[in-house]
Amino acid sequence: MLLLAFSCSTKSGRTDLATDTLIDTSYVDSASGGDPMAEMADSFGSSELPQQIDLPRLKSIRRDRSPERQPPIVGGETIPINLIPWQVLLEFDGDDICGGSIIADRWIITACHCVSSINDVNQLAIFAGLTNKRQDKLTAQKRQVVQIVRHDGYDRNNPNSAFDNDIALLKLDRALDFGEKVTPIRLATPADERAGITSPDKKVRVSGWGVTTENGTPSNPVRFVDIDVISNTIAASQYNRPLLVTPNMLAAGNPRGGQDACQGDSGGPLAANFNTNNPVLVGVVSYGEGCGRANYAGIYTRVSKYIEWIQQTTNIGIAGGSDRRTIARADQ
Ligand code: 4AZ
Repeated sequence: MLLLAFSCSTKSGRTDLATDTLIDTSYVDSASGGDPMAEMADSFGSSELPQQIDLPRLKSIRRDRSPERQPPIVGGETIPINLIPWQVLLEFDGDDICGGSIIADRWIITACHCVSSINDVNQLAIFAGLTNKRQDKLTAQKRQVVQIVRHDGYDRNNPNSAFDNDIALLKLDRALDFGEKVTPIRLATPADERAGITSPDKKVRVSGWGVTTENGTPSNPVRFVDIDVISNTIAASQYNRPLLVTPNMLAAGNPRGGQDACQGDSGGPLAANFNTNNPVLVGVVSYGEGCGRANYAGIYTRVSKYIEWIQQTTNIGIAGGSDRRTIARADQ
């Protein structure tokens, strides 16, 4: 296996995939034996990052080979997609790799680590309106990705930035048709944060098709779990390394363990106000120390920190209020 580069960044912040040469040639091959993310962790050396940190592994979601086992997001339940209609599935070369969220009719937000190794944009697609990924792909809305915009500041290979800025935007080939199963979610703003949208103990909902346990297999029906926001101070003390929980991140979980996002959920939504007509995207699933472990919160990219970057990149209107239609105005 050859790992040439891992940075998600380009000088401009916009990546034309035709010119993006980085690639991990085996990350989608679970039979290869190599673990590129673990190798990346190794490359930090023990003085930089704790070895036991469970780095996101894109390949793991490919383990879905058993029709009998349909384990969830850790500690969650199945849910019809119309109750989380902003949730999408990312597919690379026919394999389900990550989640994402609809923020406009032609734009998806996801985690940078989900797309950092992809150099052929033509192999990347998303499914919206999908509940069961084994059964519903033909009736879901499938769109090809035409552009990946990776955050400049994401560089897993750089111990000084580590997991920071784990965010990317995907531009779709054509607009999604919005309806009850396919709806954009409003992005959390700094004003929402000031109003307490991510205050500790606020309930937030994470969802996806990821695995139910560390080293488990992915779920066919989409699942969700409602968890508590955990303060950055507490999360930082859990991880005990400042760079692992920066102000650009948001922590959430169940302090007793058992409820969490896990591999395959990466890139997917963490939503506040999820049972109202004004759901708000506060986080993007990023990483964690294992899954559902007591006293290790899941770590999310804090969306409100990236509002200007998202606005400049996509040219979509960012709603300050509750009118979801205003975020549906995508550029072309
Ligand atoms: C992953 O590997 C991953 N428990 C995502 C989320 C969490 C851990 C791992 C949080 O994609």
